[in-house]
Amino acid sequence: MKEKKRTFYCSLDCFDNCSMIATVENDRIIKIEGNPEHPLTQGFVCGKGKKHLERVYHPDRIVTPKRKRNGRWIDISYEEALDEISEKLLSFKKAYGSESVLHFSSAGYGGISKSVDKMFFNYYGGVTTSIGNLCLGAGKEAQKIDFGDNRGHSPQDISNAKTIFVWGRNLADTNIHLMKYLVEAKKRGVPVYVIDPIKTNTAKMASKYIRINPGSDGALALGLAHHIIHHQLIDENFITKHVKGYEDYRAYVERFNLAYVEEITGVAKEDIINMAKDYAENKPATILLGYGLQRYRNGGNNVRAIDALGAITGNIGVRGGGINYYNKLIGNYIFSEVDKSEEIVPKRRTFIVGQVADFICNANNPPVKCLFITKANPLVQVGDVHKTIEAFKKVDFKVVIDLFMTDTAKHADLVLPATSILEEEDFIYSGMFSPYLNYSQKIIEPRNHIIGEYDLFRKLAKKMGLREYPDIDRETFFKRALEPLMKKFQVSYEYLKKNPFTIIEEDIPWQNGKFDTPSGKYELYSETAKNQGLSPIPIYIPVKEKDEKYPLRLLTPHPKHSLHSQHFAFEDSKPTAFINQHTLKKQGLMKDQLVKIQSKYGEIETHLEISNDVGDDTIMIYEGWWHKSGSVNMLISDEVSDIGNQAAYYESFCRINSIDE
Ligand SMILES: Nc1nc2c(c(=O)[nH]1)N[C@H]1C(S)=C(S)[C@@H](COP(=O)(O)OP(=O)(O)OC[C@H]3O[C@@H](n4cnc5c(=O)[nH]c(N)nc54)[C@H](O)[C@@H]3O)O[C@H]1N2
Ligand SMILES: Nc1nc2c(c(=O)[nH]1)N[C@H]1C(S)=C(S)[C@@H](COP(=O)(O)OP(=O)(O)OC[C@H]3O[C@@H](n4cnc5c(=O)[nH]c(N)nc54)[C@H](O)[C@@H]3O)O[C@H]1N2
Ligand SMILES: [Mo]
Repeated sequence: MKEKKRTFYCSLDCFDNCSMIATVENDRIIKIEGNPEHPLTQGFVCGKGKKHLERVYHPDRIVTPKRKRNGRWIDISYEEALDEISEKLLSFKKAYGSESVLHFSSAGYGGISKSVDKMFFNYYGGVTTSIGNLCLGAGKEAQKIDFGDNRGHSPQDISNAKTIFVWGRNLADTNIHLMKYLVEAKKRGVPVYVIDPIKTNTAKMASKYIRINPGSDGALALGLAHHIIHHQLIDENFITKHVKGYEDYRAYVERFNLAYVEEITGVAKEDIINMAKDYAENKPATILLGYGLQRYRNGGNNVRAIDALGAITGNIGVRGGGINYYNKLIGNYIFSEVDKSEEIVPKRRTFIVGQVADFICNANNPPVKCLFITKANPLVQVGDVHKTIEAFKKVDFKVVIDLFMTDTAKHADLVLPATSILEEEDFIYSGMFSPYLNYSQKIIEPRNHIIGEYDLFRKLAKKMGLREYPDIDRETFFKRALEPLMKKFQVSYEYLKKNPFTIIEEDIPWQNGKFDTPSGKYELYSETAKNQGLSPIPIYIPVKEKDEKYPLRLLTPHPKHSLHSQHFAFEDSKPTAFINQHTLKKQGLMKDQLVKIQSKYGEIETHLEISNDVGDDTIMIYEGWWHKSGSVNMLISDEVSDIGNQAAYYESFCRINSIDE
């Protein structure tokens, strides 16, 4: 039979949303490669993208509904599964109210068709849903305070920058299609600073690597501002016209002299001076801001302090400028049936996503009777895993939808299979970096007739008699969702199905000097923040200190070869903990040994590897490892940040012990 080539998009929770070509022979995919035609993908994709192939056909994939009976998994039919879910949901609602159901959802899949889970629970009556964030929440809310919304420049605009700060972002591993622009800029002689406590693969290509003490970025930003202000490097015109609260901010910045900032951050005075000069004089300057530095208790204020640098130097609203963190570009023009259902939901109760365990343990009015988990692996990805496992055990009925039997799925009572992106058509976009709306074709039929989430929730709604639930086919759902975008930019549905779409008119945010804040200006001083009980201006809040018992800071950034836990599924070895020579010696340990890493919350076994890329008194272990290997979040508390209830994963301390102790 003839080969067929079809285009699909990566559904992983990543910056790049890559376009890929699948080659199909006899209804089976034989190859996946990067799409050379896509403006961002440009023909190459990472190993994780290619692994969609291995995962779709993997023998361990869940392909039928499963019910746990007496501790053992039994395959059941869809009829049985949906009957039981329907009957349980209706009875919980009757006895305890719909809020006795807690829906936990994350970003395991990036297409719009699978957002119907939310819609289902809204029409069910409104359940307990999350607020806060595991990912980028502190920074996102901080930027909303400063700018009024989350907006970024187009990737191509980086070519216009004369100075680049990559601040707490490891794009060589997490955002590979941005790397090209950085390499090109460096070739042109543009100074590229990478600010990170770890000398990452990105830091290794920088023109200047700035090692910073974990969680001290706010102080560095305020120190840069101090130098900029004292050397008259500010953009007075921009400040007068577009900035609110400069005087209050300036007065606060006064105390951040070079010596003080060097002491807090570990960044040498000369480096601070050079950074300040380049950023304020060698313009336009852009900041590519990552998510690492906001996973601390001071995460939100760190981001506000960094944003402020753009405002005082006029590096905002200009080509080659910007503080690029999150970009709501496409999202602003999509309004689906799900969004509509959000508006009519009669009631809802909320929990802080990173603190689901405490919520379950303390909820009594009503208690949590049912946990429904979609697109998420919380028993690996949230802080304090042991506490979370215990909390989950208290819940009567737990349902998980996933492709594989994850650590979370293992704790469920009923597991439903999920389709792969290769098995359904969808539109994919994200706010992280790629500014494109992409149509992903269905490549093959779902394995074993798996019912995808779009049809599954529609069936369930019908069975349960949720009459308002939109009984519409997928195409109608897509068309309604895309209507605002199609109208505004005069594009047809057929066009969107054939071409990646971006909004060229909005490639440089805030160009007109009008911000979405209450004052219409950039807000160094924010009443919104004040009304939330926060400091109205960005401030430096110190991070947690190590203690005698747990003297090592534990950093757990994102792994190159896995998207969180997903690609650790078939990895049976123990994690590797990276430590520098000096710290290793101080701990009285030897190279390459198997050790226990212990914290107040638990312990895991790891291999030790010496790496001088890691700073002193620090241990780095990539996140994502499954329980069978040892999950880092077993060691981590469920504390949250100052702004946005962001999980403060990197406020963690540990110690090393040899295995026999
Ligand atoms: N390969 C791969 N790619 C991914 C993901 C993945 O799991 N694997 N996940 C995706 C998702 S969901 C996200 S949110 C993004 C995250 O993308 P990134 O933000 O690039 O990655 P992170 O690992 O979250 O953290 C970035 C960097 O912050 C640094 N960091 C930690 N603490 C501090 C600090 O106090 N100050 C400073 N300046 N830096 C600090 C870390 O050392 C790390 O190098 O990546 C996406 N892409
Ligand atoms: N220690 C530490 N912990 C962290 C972080 C950190 O830096 N350090 N980073 C945090 C960040 S940035 C994030 S975003 C979170 C991520 O947290 P999660 O989103 O929970 O992480 P994943 O491991 O990607 O789990 C997603 C699950 O969705 C499943 N899935 C994939 N496609 C589908 C589908 O179509 N339908 C359904 N129902 N399921 C599907 C996958 O198989 C996978 O099991 O983790 C956070 N955890
Ligand atoms: Mo994330």
